[in-house]
Amino acid sequence: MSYDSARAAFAEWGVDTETALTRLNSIPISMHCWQGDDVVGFETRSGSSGGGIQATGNHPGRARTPDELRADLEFAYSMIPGTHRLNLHAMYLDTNATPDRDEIEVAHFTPWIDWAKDQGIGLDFNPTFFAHAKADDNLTLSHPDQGIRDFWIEHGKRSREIAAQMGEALGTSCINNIWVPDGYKDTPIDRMAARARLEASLDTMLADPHNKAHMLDAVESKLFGIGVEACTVGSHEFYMGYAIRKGTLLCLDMGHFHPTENIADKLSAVALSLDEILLHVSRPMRWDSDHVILLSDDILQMAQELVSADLLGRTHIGLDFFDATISRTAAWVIGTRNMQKALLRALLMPLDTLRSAESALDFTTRLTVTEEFKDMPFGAVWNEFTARSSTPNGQRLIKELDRYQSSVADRG
Ligand code: RNT
Ligand code: ZN
Repeated sequence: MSYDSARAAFAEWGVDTETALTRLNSIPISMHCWQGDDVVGFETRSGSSGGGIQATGNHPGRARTPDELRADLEFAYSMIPGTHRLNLHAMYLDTNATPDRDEIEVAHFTPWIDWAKDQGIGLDFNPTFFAHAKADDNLTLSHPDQGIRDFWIEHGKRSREIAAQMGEALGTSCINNIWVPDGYKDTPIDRMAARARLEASLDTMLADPHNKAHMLDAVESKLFGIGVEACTVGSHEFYMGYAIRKGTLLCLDMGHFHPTENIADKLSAVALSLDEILLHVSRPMRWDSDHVILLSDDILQMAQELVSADLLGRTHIGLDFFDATISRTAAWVIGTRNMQKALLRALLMPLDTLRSAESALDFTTRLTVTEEFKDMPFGAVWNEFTARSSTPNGQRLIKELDRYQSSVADRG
């Protein structure tokens, strides 16, 4: 179907496709650097993995250097309509120096900032509280040892400083998202003490005020991880309360709840108590498996909530998945485009019709409309969106993804 016919079909429902396309084009998605190299990073000294985060698979072409990662990112962005962001982790520093985590400075990230300026994209940041000898107990900010807590507090402070400088340099606030792996494999006897230590460490870490135009603090909860099955110190309730009391952003990762919980449902609930939200859009399969996101019901519902609850202005969309069994660049492209496709579908819903049906308790109409809408020509509007940004679709996209993957396959 042509775009003009699709436009007319949506107009019959009172939906303006041009408004939807303009809106969609203005929504940045923060693409996570760690899909490009299986969450390995570029440190030379720490070396240990852990924290329960592992990519599985051994597809050829993993980015081994910052230059390779940037080349892969540039290719991925060129396959995705719109202008997006890059979400960096502290372990992705680009320097000949070998600072430990409590020694990092913005100078270690200058090439990233220069590159982001060049690309016209914003940066987000994360302190890295895993893959380090001092995180081997799966305890960092809540460790009983004051020395270990202090080490990680210093890392967190420095990360905030780096993020603030990134935000200032790029003219767009950098979100500094805090996730710690802290927890216990087996049932702890003193959950309260662990949580009190985490809270105190966070308080110290976040004590220095920063300009919100440069840096925004976010905290990310989790249900469980490999090795911390019995208790996660930074649980949802812990961080929800913390974020509300301290005025930080709350990060909702779609893999960090019970598998049958509907994360989309949480947006309007937490938005009443919080100014801003950060999303880690992910696809848990049976557990927090971080599969590449599909155009699945979960993602569609998330996008629909963002639009219908009018939360796009205060929700930052970040992605969090990593799959090393397929082309890593294709994973970025497919996942990011799926997030955009979901947003487009949400922006094309006849929300006024649905709202009036719902407020009149006419649930029959609500159901009929949503189901009839599944046959609407969303694809034609998406094709128009990609055409306007000169990004390929269908077989051309597959060819481009293949071509790039072949060019990196011999990296070893
Ligand atoms: C871990 C969290 C966290 C990480 C990244 C790499 O379970 O989801 O967001 O995936 O920081
Ligand atoms: Zn996450």
